[in-house]
Amino acid sequence: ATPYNHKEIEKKWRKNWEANPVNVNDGKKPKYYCLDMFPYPSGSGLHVGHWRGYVISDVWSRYKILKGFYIIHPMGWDAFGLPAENYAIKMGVHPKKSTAENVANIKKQINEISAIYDWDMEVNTTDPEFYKWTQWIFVKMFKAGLAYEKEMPINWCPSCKTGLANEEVVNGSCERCGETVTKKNLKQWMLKITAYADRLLNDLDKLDWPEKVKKMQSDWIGKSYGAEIDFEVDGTDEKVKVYTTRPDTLYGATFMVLAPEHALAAKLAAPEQKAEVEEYITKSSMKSSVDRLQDKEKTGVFTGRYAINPLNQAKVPIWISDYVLADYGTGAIMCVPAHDDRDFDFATKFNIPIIQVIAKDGVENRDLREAYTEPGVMINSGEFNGMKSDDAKRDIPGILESRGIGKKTTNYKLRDWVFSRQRYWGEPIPIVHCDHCGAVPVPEEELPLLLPEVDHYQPTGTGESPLADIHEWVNTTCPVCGAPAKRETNTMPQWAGSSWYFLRYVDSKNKEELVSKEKAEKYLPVDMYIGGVEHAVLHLLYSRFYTKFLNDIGIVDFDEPFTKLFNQGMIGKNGAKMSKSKGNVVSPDDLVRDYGCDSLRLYELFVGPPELDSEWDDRGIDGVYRFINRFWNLVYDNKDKGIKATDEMIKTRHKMIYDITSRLESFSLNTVVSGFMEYNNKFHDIIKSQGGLDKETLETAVILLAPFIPHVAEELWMQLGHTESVFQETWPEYDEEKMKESEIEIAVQINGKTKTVVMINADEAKDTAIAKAKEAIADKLTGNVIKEIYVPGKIVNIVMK
Ligand code: ANZ
Ligand code: ZN
Repeated sequence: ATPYNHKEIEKKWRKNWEANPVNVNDGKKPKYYCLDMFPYPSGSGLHVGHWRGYVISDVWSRYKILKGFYIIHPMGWDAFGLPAENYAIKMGVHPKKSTAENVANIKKQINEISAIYDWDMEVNTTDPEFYKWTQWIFVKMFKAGLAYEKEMPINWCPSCKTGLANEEVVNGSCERCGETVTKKNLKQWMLKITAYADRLLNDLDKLDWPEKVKKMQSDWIGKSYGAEIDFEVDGTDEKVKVYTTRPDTLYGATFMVLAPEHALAAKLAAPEQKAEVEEYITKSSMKSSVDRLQDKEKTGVFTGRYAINPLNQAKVPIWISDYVLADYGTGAIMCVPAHDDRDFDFATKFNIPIIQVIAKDGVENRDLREAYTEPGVMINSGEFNGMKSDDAKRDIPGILESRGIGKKTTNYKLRDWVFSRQRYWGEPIPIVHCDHCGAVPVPEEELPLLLPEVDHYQPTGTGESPLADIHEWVNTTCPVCGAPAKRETNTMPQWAGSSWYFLRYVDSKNKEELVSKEKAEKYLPVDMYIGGVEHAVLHLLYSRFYTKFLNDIGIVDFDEPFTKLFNQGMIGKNGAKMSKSKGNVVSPDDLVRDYGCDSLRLYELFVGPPELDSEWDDRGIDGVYRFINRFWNLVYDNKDKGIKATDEMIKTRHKMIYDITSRLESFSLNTVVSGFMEYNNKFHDIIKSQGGLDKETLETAVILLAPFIPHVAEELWMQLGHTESVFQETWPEYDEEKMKESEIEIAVQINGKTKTVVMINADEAKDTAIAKAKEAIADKLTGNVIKEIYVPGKIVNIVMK
C-alpha cells in the first residue's frame, strides 16, 4: 500500500478543488446558507481555538453539499474598531494599512483549514462600498424616526475615551479594556431599539436557537407588567408617579423614594432639609449606575415631605436615595419593606415602620426578619383582606385606573441603543448640523460619506471625536438650505457593520442596492449561524433589530436573520481561555505541518462536545492521526479484493450510516469521531474473521468521512476507482430493516440451568422460539413440562417436574 502522506495529498486536492470547485450553484439545487461569525482581523493571527468554529461550520457545509444543497458559505472582515486605531496611535500606521495586512495574513491562515469559503462574496466593513450601506441604513432609520439625538449621561470609558452602550458595560467595567466605567453628559445619537422590544421578545419563539441564548435575550429585554400610581405630596400641588410591579403591596408602602436625578428631588425638599438633599444629589451623580445598584450599604436623605397613599390616605415620608435609578420606570418608587429586600434594608437602617400586607396562609408574622417575597393571602389591606395576593396584583391596577389614580403599564429593561462613538476608526455618521434646519441626513445619493484620512487619531478626551479637528471636512453646507453647516463628527459603534453584513454577502458587488430583491429571496435568510456564545445579547440582538427594520422598509421579506444558531465552546489550555495575553496560545501551523490539516480538523472536533469549553492537549492529535493511517491502510488493503458483502457487512454498514448521521444531525461531533474509530475497529474484526471487506462498505465509510477529512476522502475515493469528486455523491441512507440483527443466539434452560444455545430470528414469535428451543434439547425433555418461559432475545426456560 502507498503510505499516507498528508503533505502530498493535501496539496494535490487543494489544487484540484481550485480548478473544480465542489460547491456549485447549478440553479436547481436548493440553497443552504451556513454562516460563521466573521472575525475581527487582529494582528495576532489564528490559534487552534479559532479553528474550532471554522471546522464545525465547514463540516456542516460539506455535509449539506452531500445532502444535495448549494451552500452559501462566505467569509468577511469586521474591521472597524479600537484595536486597529490603538495600533495606529502607538505605531503610526494608518488603520487602513494595518487592517489590509492583517486581512491578507488571516486569509492565508484560514485557507489552511481547507474550508470551502466562497471568496467572491467576501465583505469588509471598512470598505466604502460596504459602509455606504451601513450609512444608508442609518439614514433610513433617521427618516423613520428611529435615530435621534439626546443629551444624556452615558457610560464613559476613561481609558478608551469613548461612550459605551449598556451592552458593552460588564459588571461596571468596559467590555473591551476592563476599566471602570463612569458617567459623562454628552449629546448622543440613539437608535430606538425599544420600539422593537415586543417583536424582539415574541419572535424568539420562532427561532431554533439554544434556550440559554433565548433566555438571555428575553431577560435583557426584561418585559414586566405593573402599574403607575400617583401619590399626592402633602401640603403642595405636586404629585409623584411611581412604577411598581407589586400593586398588591400598596397598603404596605411605608415610605417613598425618588432617584437623586428625579425632576422633583431638589424641588420637593422642605427648607430645613434643602442643604442636605442637595449635597446628596451632587455626591451620587459621581457614581456609576452599576455601583449604585451593587452598594451593600444603603444611603439616603429625608426630604422633610410626606406623600399620601391614594388607597388608604396614609402619610408616608419621602426620601431620596441612589438605589432608585433615574432611567427606569418613573424614577420614583413606593417602598414596601415587608416585601422587598432593598426596601427592608433601607427601612431597617433608617428606622422606618414595616407593615406586612401579605402572609402565608394569612397569618401575620410579628417578628419579620427579612422581606417576605412570596405570594400569599392579603392582610392589613382593608377591602382586600383575605384575597389571594396574585388576584390582588391582577385586579388593583384596574381599580386604580377606574378611580383615576393610576394606570396599568408594561415596562422593559431594554434601553435605546447609544450609537455614537467619539473615535476615528468607524463609519462617519451621515448627518449635517444646520443652524436653520437642525440635523439633516446626507442625501442618499451622496453616500458613502468617506472617512477622511488624518494624521492624528488620538481621542481628544473632551467627548469629541478626532474628526472634529479636520476643519475642511467638518465645515460643509446644509443639503436642505445651502447655508454653512457642520458635519456630525461622531462615528458609529463597531456593531453597526456586523448588524447586517450577512445580507450583503449574497450580493456583495451590487452598486445600486444593499441587496437585490431577487438574490435576497433566493439565498436569504441564514439557515445556520455558528459562533461564540459571548454574542448572546449584543450582536445577536442588534442583528435581529436591523433585520426587522429592513423588513419593515421592504428590503427583505423575512424578519429574523438566523433561523438556527449554534454556539461553540471555547478552547482553553492550562485552565485558561486561549489568548495571546495569557501566553497559552497553540498555533495550528506546526500541527498542520506534522500531522496535516485533516488530522487537525478531526482533532478540533474530538477534544470535547462542541458546545462546551474544552481543554487543549497537543498529545491527543496522535490518536486521530493513527486512526487516519489505519483507515487509509485498510482501504488500500481491501479495495481490490472483490469481497462479496456478507450479512454482517451489510448490517455494519447500515448501522454506521445511522450512527454517524444521527450524531452529526444532533451536532454531537466529538461522538461522530469516536464513532468512526469504533467502526474502524469493527472493520478490522470483520476482516480478520471473513478475509476482507466489501467495496460498498468501504465506499460508504469514505463518503461519511468526507466532510471531516476531505483530502483523505478524495484520495481514497479515487483509489476506489472513481474519477469524480466524492462530493458529487449523495449522503448515504440507512435501511432500518437491514440494521436489525437477523439471527440471535439465545440460551435454552431447564429449570433455570443453561443446557445449550440456539440461533433464532431476532423477532421470533414466542411459539416458534419455544419450539426451536425444545427441539435442541429434545433428548433431555424426559419429565413433565409444567411451564415454558420465553424472555425475548435472551432465554427459553423449560420448567419440569
Ligand atoms: C413596590 C414593590 C413592592 C416593589 C415589593 C417590589 C416588591 P422589575 O421587576 O425589575 O421591573 N423599582 C421601580 N422603579 C425602580 C427604579 N427606577 N429603580 C429601582 N427600583 C425600581 O422591578 C420593578 C420593581 O422595582 C418595582 O416594584 C419597584 O419596587 C422597583 F414587595 O414597587 B416595587
Ligand atoms: Zn439648513
